Amino acid sequence: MSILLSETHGGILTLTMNRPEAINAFTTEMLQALAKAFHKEATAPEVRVVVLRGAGRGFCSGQDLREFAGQTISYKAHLRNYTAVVENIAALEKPVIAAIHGAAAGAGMSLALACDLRIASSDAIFTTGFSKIGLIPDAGMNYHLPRIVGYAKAFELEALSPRLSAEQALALGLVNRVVPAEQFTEEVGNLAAELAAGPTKTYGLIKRALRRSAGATLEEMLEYEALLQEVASRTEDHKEGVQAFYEKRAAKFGGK
Ligand code: T3D
Repeated sequence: MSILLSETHGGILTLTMNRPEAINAFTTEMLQALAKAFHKEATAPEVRVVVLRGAGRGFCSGQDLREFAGQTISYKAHLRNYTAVVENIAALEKPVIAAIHGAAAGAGMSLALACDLRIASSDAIFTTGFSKIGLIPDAGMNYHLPRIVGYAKAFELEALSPRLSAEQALALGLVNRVVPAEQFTEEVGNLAAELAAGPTKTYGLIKRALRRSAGATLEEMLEYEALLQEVASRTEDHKEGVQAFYEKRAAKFGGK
């Protein structure tokens, strides 16, 4: 059985991390498969949204703590495997949804934070985990977490590593929505379908703008927005959106 399952249906690419016996802990093989999937499969024109989920009882427990047991490894070299996944998600001009049930721990939580949207099952738990084993958070957590919760909360979550429930994660803005466990699959499908029927190129441009804003001044952003709006204004979806408005009907976006 493959370590990463992938399936495309109705414009939705679902990537399922598949090591349920270790709550989908990352091995080098899985990280490389993820980086490739976000670079190749996800960029196919028929894909309009990506859902990242875990098989079995959780989302992902972070780095497999058994992979390098007893070995001295170069963390700098190994972390390039994480960097590739995080960079490929950021560069993908389509929405990526992390669908989280059960545990999202360590770099599993980092990866969830690297996605554009997070939908959590009511049974989800979040823990940064790294400090419990004497490591600092990686895989982009130090970039994404303070931007979501602010420095003081990020420090608390990273240093003390509490286990947060789905509701606590929602209150902190770590997840976009929490749905009852029994409706989780259906609600993930609904959200993915809504995005898959949307103006895909616009979503990609929104993603570019928001990512750029993290390190830009207001003046730079105003200029960048104007540049991106030129691109958005030339899409078929913009024409269709305006036409639908005139005709008082729902727009039918083709993602072009
Ligand atoms: O090292 C580097 O390359 C640098 C990069 C580091 C990135 C990181 O992600 S560091 C952080 C690594 N992750 C952790 O420290 C989390 C460890 N796991 C846990 O804290 C807990 O397992 C969970 C909170 C995720 C879930 O708790 P619970 O009680 O629901 O499950 P469990 O019973 O602890 O785990 C179930 C099984 O999964 C168990 O296996 P067993 O005993 O049934 O054979 C457990 O050993 C295994 N498992 C869980 N996490 C990992 C793991 N196996 C390998 N690696 C794991 N990270």
